[in-house]
Amino acid sequence: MPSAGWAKEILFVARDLKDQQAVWLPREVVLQRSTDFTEPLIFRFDNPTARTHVFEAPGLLESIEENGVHITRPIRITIAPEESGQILVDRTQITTDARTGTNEPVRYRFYCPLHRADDDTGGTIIIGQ
Ligand SMILES: [Cu+2]
Repeated sequence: MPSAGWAKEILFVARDLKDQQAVWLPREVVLQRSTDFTEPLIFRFDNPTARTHVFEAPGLLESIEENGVHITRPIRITIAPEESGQILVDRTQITTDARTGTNEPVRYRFYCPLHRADDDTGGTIIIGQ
């Protein structure tokens, strides 16, 4: 996996809330394609809680290599208690999403599907030009 120093890294940390709910912090991440996409984009995850959490971000893809072949798949990563993880985000998908719109920033939701409140809209990743 890529290491720090030549990538744009965003760290998400799991946090337990009352009523068995949980969120990923920060709740909002803002990126600019012109400055933050010059290097590979890495999402890192820390789970300091006692429960397993899942980071899901519909519409976003992770980029992986499987048997020497480059593929993408939806971002849905499980992080066990006191474990961490990281993924390489597929920026091509984001660029495509941005092109189909106007000059509006592109937005993606993220949340833990295991501990999401019914009225929780999740966190937001906002990607500007
Ligand atoms: Cu969870």
